[in-house]
Amino acid sequence: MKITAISIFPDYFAPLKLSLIGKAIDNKQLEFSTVDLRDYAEGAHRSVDDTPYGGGAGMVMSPEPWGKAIDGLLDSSDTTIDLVILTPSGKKFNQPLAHELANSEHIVFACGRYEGIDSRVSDFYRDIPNVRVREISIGDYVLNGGEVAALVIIEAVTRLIPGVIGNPDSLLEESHNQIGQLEYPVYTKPAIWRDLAVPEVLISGNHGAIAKWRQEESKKRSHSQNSQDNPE
Ligand code: JDK
Repeated sequence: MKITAISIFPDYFAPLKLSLIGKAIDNKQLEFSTVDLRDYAEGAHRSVDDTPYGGGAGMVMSPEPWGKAIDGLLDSSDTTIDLVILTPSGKKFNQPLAHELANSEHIVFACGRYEGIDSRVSDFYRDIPNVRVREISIGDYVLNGGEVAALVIIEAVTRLIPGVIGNPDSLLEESHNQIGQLEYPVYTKPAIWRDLAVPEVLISGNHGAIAKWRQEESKKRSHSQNSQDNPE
């Protein structure tokens, strides 16, 4: 898989060189690069934003540098690109979407700033063959830009690539269960810590009883994947 992040702050992505994702990059399972949007800006001030048509507070990112940066990636690619545009009004990111993106050959993250990117960028690439435009939000709160949202998606997607996560068994378990069905409490040694004991059933060795107990606990604890909190 190839991942490219377009941003005026490419340094946001420096931590990807650390940890498991960094290892996946080293092992050539993952190719990661950034594009500095500023390199595609013209003029003495290399500006990438302008005042909004129709008025209002703040600035909007100009379409020209985005068009040049994205065209540059399309020209040097022969595969379909998933163009992920981060926005507070996008489709809510979730685990099924993470699995869908994990099958992508090349994900390009468009990380805007200010009040976002001129809407015509999304409209233009939606009509280009070999480009799948996806406007995505990571949750109902407003960030200062798309970079942190892209990092969240990169972590959720890359851990689904075989060999990237440390423990393939936990991935297998996840693929057979909804997230809400796996939210049982976990324990390790010691069996008693500060007068608090680990639930007896987990020490019993009765695997049927353990599975049933975990199922019951998951039902009590699940708040993220029920229809109340997560309307689709
Ligand atoms: C990408 C810029 C900041 C965007 C205006 C008016 C009500 C706000 C600031 N899940 C999530 N949260 N935030 C993002 C995200 C924010 C971004 C960008 C992603 C690019 N910003 C920004 C828009 C506004 N808007 C209506 C909400 C203010 C993703």
